Amino acid sequence: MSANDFMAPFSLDIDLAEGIMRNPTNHIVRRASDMRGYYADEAALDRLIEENGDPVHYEVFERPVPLDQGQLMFCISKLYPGRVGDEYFFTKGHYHEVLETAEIYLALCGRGYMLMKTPDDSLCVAETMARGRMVYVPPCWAHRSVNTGDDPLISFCVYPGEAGHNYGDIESQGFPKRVYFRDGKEQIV
Ligand code: PAN
Ligand code: ZN
Repeated sequence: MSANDFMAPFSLDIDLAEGIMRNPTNHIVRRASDMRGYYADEAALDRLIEENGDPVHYEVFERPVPLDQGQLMFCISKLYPGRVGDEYFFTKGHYHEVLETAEIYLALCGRGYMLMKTPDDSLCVAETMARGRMVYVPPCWAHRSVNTGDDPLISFCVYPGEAGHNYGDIESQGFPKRVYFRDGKEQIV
């Protein structure tokens, strides 16, 4: 190997208090209208879009690396607080395209849940997320963040470079559980 074959090391700054990645290369913005078909109460989503000017639902900040085995992709995920009807805001959720790849989420700000399920729906688990809490998403589990707090739920995520994303299965099947604010408290139903 010559010096030209080595990828150059790099570094970047993450504001741990604010949960912000400085100078991201990619900035993915998902608005309420991108979430059509995901929430239980579609009419409530339409009202939210109409009355609030299609607000930003969540953002992802990335400094991508080559999508190769051996690399580690990482990002900051920022999910805003709110509800669609009585259902707490969540991310679309996905499997990894290479199903047998895991992911680590470290919560930096806010609180909520990481909702995870297996492809056959035999298992569906909600791990709590709060500042300083880490969730390990094992290989093969679909995952979705849910914000039950009053502030953005911000996480630092790391996963294998080759993982990729499969959104279609969750878009069509959803998760067996949803997180609501009902009778004055959080309920996972
Ligand atoms: C995260 C997610 C991020 C946004 O980086 O991509 O939280 O959620 P959706 O991808 O479900 O819209 C991750 O799990 N990457 O693999
Ligand atoms: Zn993932």
